[in-house]
Amino acid sequence: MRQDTIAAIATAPGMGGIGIIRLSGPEAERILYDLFVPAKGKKPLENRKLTYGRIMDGEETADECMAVVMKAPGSYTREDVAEIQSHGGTRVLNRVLDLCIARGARLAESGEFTRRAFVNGRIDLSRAEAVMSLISARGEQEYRSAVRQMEGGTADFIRKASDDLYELQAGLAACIDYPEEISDEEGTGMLRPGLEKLIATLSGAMDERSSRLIHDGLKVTLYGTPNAGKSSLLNALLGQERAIVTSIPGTTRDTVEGEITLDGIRILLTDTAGLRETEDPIERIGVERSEKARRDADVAILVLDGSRELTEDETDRILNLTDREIVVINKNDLAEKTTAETVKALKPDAKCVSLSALDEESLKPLKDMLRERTAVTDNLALTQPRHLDAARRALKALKDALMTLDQMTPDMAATDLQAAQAALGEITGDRADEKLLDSVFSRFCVGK
Ligand SMILES: Nc1nc2c(ncn2[C@@H]2O[C@H](COP(=O)(O)OP(=O)(O)OP(=O)(O)O)[C@@H](O)[C@H]2O)c(=O)[nH]1
Ligand SMILES: [Mg+2]
Repeated sequence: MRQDTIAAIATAPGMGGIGIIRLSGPEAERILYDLFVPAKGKKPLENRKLTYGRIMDGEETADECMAVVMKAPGSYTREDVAEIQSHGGTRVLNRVLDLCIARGARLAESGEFTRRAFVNGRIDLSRAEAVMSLISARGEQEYRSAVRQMEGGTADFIRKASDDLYELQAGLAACIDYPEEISDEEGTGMLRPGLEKLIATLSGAMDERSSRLIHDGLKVTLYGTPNAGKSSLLNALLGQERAIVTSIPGTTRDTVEGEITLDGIRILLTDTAGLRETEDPIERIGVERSEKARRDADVAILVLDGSRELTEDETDRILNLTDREIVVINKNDLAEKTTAETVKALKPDAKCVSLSALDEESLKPLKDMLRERTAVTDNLALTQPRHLDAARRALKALKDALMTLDQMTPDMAATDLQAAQAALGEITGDRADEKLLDSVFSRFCVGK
């Protein structure tokens, strides 16, 4: 298929030492030669070798730069690619890009270079997506999972599952085609173990909780009575004075957010306005936001002031604690009026830690408790939401097949196995339609 030639700035916007303009397509080399004058050497440039020179706009120098040509198929897209490494400023890069467009290139769409790499068979769809995950990864675990996926972990796993499934399909087809030789019972008996094994393998590769933690992080909300020390605890966990702290109850009016990383997982902390009845309309909105943040959190931390007796509201909240919640008894540097024992007397299985927001060392048990909740399964083959969705559909179809086999309706089982095969194919892109590709690549950045 003959493609046009696309161009884009491949480096992030803003100022940088170097900025890269990338061209891909049959005219890439010609467009480069229209603009580029090597300092010494001659054109054509040696394949895959950086050459120093100038980008010229007619008689005028646009920039000094390095340029390289990577001939098909030895390039990222498997097409002819040219790259210009110019200075990394917005104005200069746009000028060079405009010159490329004026010479016949078209501005690339989001992810179009990677889409071409996929269409030209260099990488499967899961690897293409891994490239974007790698670029956008924030946490260490998210980054590592993207690297695994880029190295083909997901694709290898799915291709293997798909091969096993083809074998089952072939076995089933034999049962359907030769009913005299293979009885339904025999056929079912032969297929069942393989099908069960495939279901187990696929389920084992999916861990929705871990995937969500890897990609979205753990949402932790600090809530409780005014003046308990929520903002002080937020600041202590962040190691910086993010939220305003005063001795006046009702200091925090709106939610305040911050982020730390524990064991490679991002912890998204939210400090909230102290909960109390109030006539103040602003504070009331703040309190509503606190309740919402508490409900939305993966882990909600009820912060108590250990130097005070429990209020009625706090007692109520302790009685109604759920698994999602941790109780922090703060200010343990002062005389203790409320302790872990007080809390446990009300709720024996409450998860409690006593600390002082003024003493960083004392936060360790709380951090350990959060760490327990960030533990993720390592080496998961499937972590991307899109892959999980397709795998879930494949799994359902396989389970349906198991049921229909038991009911001795092999024709229906065959349809279920086909559906499972199609769902697996969506992950690697072996069975991807234009709509699916559009939706995958639209999430990419331009120039990748
Ligand atoms: N001694 C001691 N004082 C603390 C501790 N933590 C917080 N405080 C003090 O308690 C007061 C209230 O702290 P904040 O962090 O503003 O409390 P808050 O829960 O955010 O209060 P609101 O925003 O009003 O809901 C401040 O004077 C803090 O310095 C602690 O561990 N020990
Ligand atoms: Mg506060």
